Amino acid sequence: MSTTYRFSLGPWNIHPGADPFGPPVRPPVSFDDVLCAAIDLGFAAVQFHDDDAVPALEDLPPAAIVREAREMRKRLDDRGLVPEFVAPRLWENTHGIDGGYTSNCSKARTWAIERSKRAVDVALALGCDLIVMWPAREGTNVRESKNPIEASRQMLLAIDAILSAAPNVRIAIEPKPNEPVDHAFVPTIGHALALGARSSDPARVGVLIETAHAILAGLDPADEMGFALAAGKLWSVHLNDQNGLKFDQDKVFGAANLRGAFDQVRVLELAGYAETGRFIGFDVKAQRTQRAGAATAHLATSKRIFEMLVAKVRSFPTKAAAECIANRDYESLERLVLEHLLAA
Ligand code: 3MF
Ligand code: MG
Repeated sequence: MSTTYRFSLGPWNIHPGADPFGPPVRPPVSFDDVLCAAIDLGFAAVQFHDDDAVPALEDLPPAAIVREAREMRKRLDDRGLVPEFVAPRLWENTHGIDGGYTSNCSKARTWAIERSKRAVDVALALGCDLIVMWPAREGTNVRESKNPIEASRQMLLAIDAILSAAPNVRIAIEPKPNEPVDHAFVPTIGHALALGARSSDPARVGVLIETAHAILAGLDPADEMGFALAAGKLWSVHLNDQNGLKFDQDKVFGAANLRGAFDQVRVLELAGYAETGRFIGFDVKAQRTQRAGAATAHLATSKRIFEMLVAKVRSFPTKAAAECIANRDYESLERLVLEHLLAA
């Protein structure tokens, strides 16, 4: 059993700097460059959207999709990298304008399920069994535009369709309460786990927790992780940070709330997450101001801060803390934590 962590990144974590108010400011980064960066930064795995692995998948028959995914697998193999998961990217396609699984258009719903099955094909051809479901536009901007009861049923249908696509495929739902929609139908870990429990095979449905998404839901990321860990359902994480309730910032891990980051690492350590072999992902975004050569610094910093916090958790004075707890002296515990965080 290993107590060292394994890290993964997504190609979208290295990007040319476009935001909703301005165009790219750095040259595009080729997929090979992403793979090189992963190796240089000490990341072992790559996270994929289905069309990161097979860019033209909408125009290809299933057999060709599998062929291309196998080629991608070879590119990973050649570099000693592994795939962590594949996520169907429904939110960029015109069919998914109003959501995929919960669209008001039945053709779009059929498309979303078919596309998700292709994502399963891609995952299996890449050599991984994990599908991440971020239900990006599965929600409303105008509440009355959809029936939330029907939407829950449709989300369940989608989960079951993916589960039935292959006997070994697993789903990690990545909930987010808002953005790009005002109200998402699967806003929290509780919702995701409840849906999984109602699926055709609950053992194959878990969650991916992103720090910023939990904060946007007004929840504590460490406690969200604890809830999922208690159920044996935390199958991946997107560690990052978020400065209050605003757009999803994807800040460097620990950049807004270092103590909150410590608490997330603490709960992962309490659960022995490293020993499960599951990956630590950082869903962080390079600042738009970064010059091209330095546009992976946010990943390096997140990993470094994570590792420093692992050391902080492992050197935490647990005996002194236990005494504080036994005496119900939480003020002293507070001080112990703060002094430990500030100690060199
Ligand atoms: C959005 C996200 C997504 C997901 C990714 C994997 C683009 O806030 O977090 O990043 O993590 O699509 O499913
Ligand atoms: Mg994410």
